[in-house]
Amino acid sequence: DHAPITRALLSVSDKTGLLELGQALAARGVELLSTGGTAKALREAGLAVRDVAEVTGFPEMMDGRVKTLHPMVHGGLLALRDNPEHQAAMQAHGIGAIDLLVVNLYPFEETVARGGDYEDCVENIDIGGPAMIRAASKNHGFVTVVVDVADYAPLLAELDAHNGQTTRAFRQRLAQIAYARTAAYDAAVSTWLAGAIEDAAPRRRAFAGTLAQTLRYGENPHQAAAFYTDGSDRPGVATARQVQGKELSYNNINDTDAAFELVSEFAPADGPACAIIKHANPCGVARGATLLEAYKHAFDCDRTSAFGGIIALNQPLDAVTAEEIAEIFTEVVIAPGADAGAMSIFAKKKNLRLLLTDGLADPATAGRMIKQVSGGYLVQDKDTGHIAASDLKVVTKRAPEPRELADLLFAWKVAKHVKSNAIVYVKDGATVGVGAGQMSRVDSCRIAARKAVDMAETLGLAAPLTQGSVVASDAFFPFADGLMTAAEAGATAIIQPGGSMRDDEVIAAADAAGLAMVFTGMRHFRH
Ligand code: 93A
Repeated sequence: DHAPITRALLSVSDKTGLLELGQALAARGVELLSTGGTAKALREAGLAVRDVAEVTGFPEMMDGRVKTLHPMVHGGLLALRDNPEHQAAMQAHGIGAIDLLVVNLYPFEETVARGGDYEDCVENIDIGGPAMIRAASKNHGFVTVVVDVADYAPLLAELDAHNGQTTRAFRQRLAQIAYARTAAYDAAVSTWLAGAIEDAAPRRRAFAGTLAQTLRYGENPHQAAAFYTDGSDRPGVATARQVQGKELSYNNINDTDAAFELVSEFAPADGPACAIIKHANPCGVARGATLLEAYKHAFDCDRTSAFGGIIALNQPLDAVTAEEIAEIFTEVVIAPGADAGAMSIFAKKKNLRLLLTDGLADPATAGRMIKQVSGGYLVQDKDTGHIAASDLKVVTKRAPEPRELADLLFAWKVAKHVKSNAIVYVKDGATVGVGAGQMSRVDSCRIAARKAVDMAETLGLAAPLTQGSVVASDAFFPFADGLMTAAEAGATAIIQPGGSMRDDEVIAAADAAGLAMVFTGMRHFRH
């Protein structure tokens, strides 16, 4: 099961740790083969290296496109050491075994990320590297393959522990990592090409990410977890700068994403906005004349749930808002910046995580959403649906007043970010009741209204804020009961997709209650 390492091929774009590795291998009596740039770097450090060109008998050619694609290399990687025919072929053609392959690929992902032009990206698609990695990995019965600088030290530790040899288990683990790398690499190429093509085939996609963070645990402490990024540079939780606080957890990342995507619906030019998230659902969203006012109104929707929440702002955090936020326990604040005063207030709250982004996410930007089910993945386009006032169809006798209309559109934007069945009561640019994730729509209506009653008590109000509010429903009302619940809670206007078999009944109930109702013709399920 143990395989000795006497000959290694090193071909790396990222030369980090290369010299130390080369020295350590040479010190253990390993012969080094290498490609152009890698050989040069090793030689400059005084190490004896043999050029691959000398082994293949061909110069590296075509801008390096063809350097290792040769039987002298691939035979050395693929030959079975215990197969007489393979051994005879090696003898006949003078092919020397390669026991260790160390490769890291042309920086394709980095070239895309830094905005390289089309030709530049194409030139950075590595062909010879993945070919060697896949060959060495297939032959992991005998060959050791390293594709990540992070595995140099474990490799040397393995050689020391096993007298210059590697164990089969070790080689198997590295082969698994190696295939993950080549799969992710090709997925990145395909994803990039899809982005460059007008009508990319939506059903023939490959997906992969880069491991960004090993998480302490997943949704629960007994679940292992990790965070993978997809190379996108759009503002969001994956690209935000964390300026203070503990490491983000799995749930923090999920909730921060929900918070930031929601608040990004509100353009800074239209004024400050704040979203507070718990368990991926908003428990308060508001606009305000100032950021402080937006936060306070969002907080007043459901103070109980906001405790330990995640706050997203659509404008840079200022000192007065930071002061107010610091009053209660909050897990994460994410904003497109923070001023010096805000930073120094937060600095006293060691556990509070502050994430800063470069602007907001653009809700219109297309993207993919992936959900796992047993045995597969569901893939769909991101919900970029948008409704403007001109898209609305008034279906009741009474049309919404301008004040109602503004709140209806606000409520609709929020409802898109609430788990279905979603019901959102809004008054004066602030949510006053959110019903989320219920199996029946009428229950969502009731729960949201009930929360408003509780908050009225907390705030010492004579009547719940649902009095004179408007309501958004993420999908149509199948019956009039949900709408009646909203009317009883004091709502005066409704926004919903329409399209139920019983639309007539629902419209008649709205008219009877004096409600104004508009249809969007678009649904916003979110599960
Ligand atoms: O252009 S390639 O696809 N053709 C090859 O035959 C080949 N062999 C190794 N790229 C190839 N490589 C890559 O060159 C390696 O994967 C590595 O990233 C890089 C190292 O080149 P150098 O040693 O010249 O810096």
